[in-house]
Amino acid sequence: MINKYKVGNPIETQTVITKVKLNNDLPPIINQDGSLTISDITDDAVIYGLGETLHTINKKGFRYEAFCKDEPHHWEDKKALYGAHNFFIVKDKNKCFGYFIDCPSFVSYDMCFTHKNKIIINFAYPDYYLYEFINNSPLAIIKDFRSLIGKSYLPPKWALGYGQSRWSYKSEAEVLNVLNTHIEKEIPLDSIYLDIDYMVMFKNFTVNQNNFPSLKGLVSKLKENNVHLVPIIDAGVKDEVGYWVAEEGKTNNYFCKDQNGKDFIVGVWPGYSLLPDYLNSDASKWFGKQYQKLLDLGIDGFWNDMNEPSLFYSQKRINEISKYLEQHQDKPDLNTVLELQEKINQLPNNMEDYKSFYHNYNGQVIAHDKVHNLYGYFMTKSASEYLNKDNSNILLFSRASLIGAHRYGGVWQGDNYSCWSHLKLTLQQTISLNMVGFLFTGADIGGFAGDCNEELMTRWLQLALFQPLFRNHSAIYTKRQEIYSFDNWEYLRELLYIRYALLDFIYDELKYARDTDGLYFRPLSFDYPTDLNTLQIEDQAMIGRSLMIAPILEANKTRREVYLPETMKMLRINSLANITEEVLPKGYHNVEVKLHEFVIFIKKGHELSFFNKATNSSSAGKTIIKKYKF
Ligand code: MIG
Repeated sequence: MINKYKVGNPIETQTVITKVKLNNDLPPIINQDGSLTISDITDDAVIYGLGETLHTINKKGFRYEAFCKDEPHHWEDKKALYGAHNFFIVKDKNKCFGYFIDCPSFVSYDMCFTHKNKIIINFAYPDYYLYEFINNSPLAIIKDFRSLIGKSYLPPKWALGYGQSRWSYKSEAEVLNVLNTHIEKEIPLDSIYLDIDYMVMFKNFTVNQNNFPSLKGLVSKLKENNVHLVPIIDAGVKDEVGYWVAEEGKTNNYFCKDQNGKDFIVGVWPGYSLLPDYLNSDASKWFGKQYQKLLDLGIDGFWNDMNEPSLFYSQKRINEISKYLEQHQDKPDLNTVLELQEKINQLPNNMEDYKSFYHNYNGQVIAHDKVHNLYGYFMTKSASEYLNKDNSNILLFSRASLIGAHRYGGVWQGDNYSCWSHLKLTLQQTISLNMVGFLFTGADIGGFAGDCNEELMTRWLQLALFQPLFRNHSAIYTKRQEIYSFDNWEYLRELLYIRYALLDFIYDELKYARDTDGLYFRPLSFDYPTDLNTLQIEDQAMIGRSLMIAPILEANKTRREVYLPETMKMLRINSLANITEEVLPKGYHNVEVKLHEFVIFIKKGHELSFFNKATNSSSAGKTIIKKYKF
């Protein structure tokens, strides 16, 4: 059963694309001020959902915020990341219900944090549609929800192959070096990513000719090896005289405006920049067309960054700080300095800035903070609508998102850190993102910030080889993280061979999840709803219809507890040539998993095929070399 309620004056988000009849009452869980309280959460209840957030698969006991944020520190004290995914499910032994809050501005969730039996939801602007779902299971509720929001984006098959990225491969020579090293060492590869340094002064749709004298030539050289070059596009546009994107956008009023109707100036990578108004359909079409320049070079994949939008600073706030400095020029006292420091800390992603610029959405002028969470979503939509106008299937994924964007592109999980807790986090995030429709997702393999050692890379790949987006990316100034930078790169390469041997399985299962509005990555409890032990399993996952994974997620560990909700066949995989099988009964097991092996489990009545060894998606999945049945 689905109930739709309207509270206040909601702004249309285009997330729900199926008509649902509006209930004219107010929702029973509403308070006077428009906030929501669900006060009968029992002690045994589990809460699922919220997509890309922190913490556990079971969201209970924490607070969250849905307000897309460039948050480079994914630590437990944080409440928001890049996505805003307002869908959750509550399941206890007697009932199961879910809510989707269709709202593009700030929403906060107190998930039994302040009061252990209460969910409290607050709004910056209590104007929203509320969808209530009642059904027998979380999975049934997810299917009900997904039937309203449309099918999930899936990339072309090559995009499930291995991608090598770095902030940044700065020149043709560096890109070719990555390509050639993979070829020489027979390391699988399907894509190489370009980060912001391929552009001139970080200007979208420009190419630095000194470093990339012929990007077209480079793209075709890569294509000869079936490798795709995937450049980044940032949300902001450099404010520069003579730069056609800035000029055209200004002439046509395609950028976000300040309260006086002047273009709002923010600071991002290119310095002072303009924010395209992706919410304005003309601006959106115009920006989408810009990708043609790169399509003309043979490029067929993009990643969109900084589209929360991330603001390093605004001109307005910099002016305030200069004024403050002027006023306190002579012998500033401690408080003056501390206040200055605070002003500087408050520069990035400042709420006052988000309130100071405006969109033209469906002919209405709306302050940004009221529609903040639409920004990344509509950037993805802008790109997707142009790129796929003639049904080409272009790879596209984004950092920021709102539910709705799942129809247009995938998401990567942003600036994680090369640490063990973030390895576990990506398993949990991938599950929660699947619940809200983002099937094509993954984190930067090995971690983005900080240095990754060989053991972490090994364990990370053992998990990631089941995640749809399979990209190794790392930040500037960190230790090199390409597979071949590690001593025992041959074992890491073996893991990539296993990925390619399973590529067909992954592709088919993703398609199945999309077509059935299901989940490719699931918590155990979805498959074994009557088994209460599964509710506590936060470090295993069901994959596709046939598999369970139980990766090692801690340093210096060669054993872990694995819970089997039924008898399964365990495969112990060291290499494609060395796979052993063993049937394990239902229950808890302490399983040895040495560094150069990992275990997966086949469910009863299923089978898993490994295809031929391949170094590229074009040659993967031709012949079955091994088949395991249970
Ligand atoms: O402020 O383009 O999440 O993947 O390498 C950092 C540079 C901007 C953030 C992205 C990351 C990318 C980086 N970007």
